[in-house]
Amino acid sequence: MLDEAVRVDRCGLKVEPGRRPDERALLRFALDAPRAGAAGCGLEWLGGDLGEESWIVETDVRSGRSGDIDWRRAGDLLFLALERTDDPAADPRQAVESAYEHLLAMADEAGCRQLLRAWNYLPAINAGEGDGERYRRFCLGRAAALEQAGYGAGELCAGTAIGSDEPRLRIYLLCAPSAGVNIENPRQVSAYHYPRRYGPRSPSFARATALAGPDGSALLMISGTASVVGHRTVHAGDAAAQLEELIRNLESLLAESAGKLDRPGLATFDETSLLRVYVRRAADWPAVERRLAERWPGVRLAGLRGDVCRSDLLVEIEAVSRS
Ligand code: 3EB
Repeated sequence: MLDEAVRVDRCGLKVEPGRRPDERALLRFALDAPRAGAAGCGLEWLGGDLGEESWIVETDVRSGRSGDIDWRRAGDLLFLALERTDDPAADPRQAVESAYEHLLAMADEAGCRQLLRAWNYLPAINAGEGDGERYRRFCLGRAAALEQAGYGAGELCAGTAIGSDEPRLRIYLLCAPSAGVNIENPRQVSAYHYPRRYGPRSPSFARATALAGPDGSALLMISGTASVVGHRTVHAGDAAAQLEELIRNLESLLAESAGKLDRPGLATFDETSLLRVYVRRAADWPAVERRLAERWPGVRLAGLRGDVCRSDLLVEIEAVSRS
């Protein structure tokens, strides 16, 4: 199945903890503190052993800036980073639609129309009532831009959307000329098929996207995953119970990925796995960290305080793993 996916093996894409030199890194995330030249989430660092993350390649990396979008290119891979001020009291729909319009146009011009991974950070994500909630308005703007650019449900990718406390919109996109392999979670309704009650436009992301890595390996990029079963939030108000449900969701997605990609090694996280953990309440972090270290010894963890995009969700985890 991965044979049809974009072949990044020529680039040798790997995701590793720590900082790598600029010329080797297609992208770096600084998680424990803001750092020049690295992408950031704009979220408070709570702890863990994954302060920085480097997406490294074996080919040359070129970089530049077009308008207010930073780009980095390695072989077939293109990374785009956009950061704009964003008023937490305003409706974000138009700003998000226009940001995505620019990003998608740039990807298209670079010959990299297929989306592989998306990260979205914006302030006050749960502010506003009902369909006026900023996350739902964000989803409208994103969906409108994708539709306008001709993207269908099969062309989405793994994603993250988290609320920050800084008045900035940050969107990061990884793209390429051909697509990765998307994987959905058997325990969850696909987000792009969520029913109307969660907002006028369903969220535009796949549960996971896999790429063909070096030496026949697979690189699995897992979306922000929360305590959602079917389409419903379960265990509202109970962080410990949400974490257990989330672990079951990740186990299910890993098993599905291992099967679909024929990579048995993907069925569990190991020391090659990097997990970014978002908790709504900082006080929940120590117990979450202990439980994850017990369930998956050796994984690298980054704990961040962020608002999950449904107000009743207390914890969300995204991950990168390979086998
Ligand atoms: C969920 O399962 C949790 O809108 O891009 C997770 C990952 C979530 C990405 C997005 C939303 C997004 O629905 C929310």
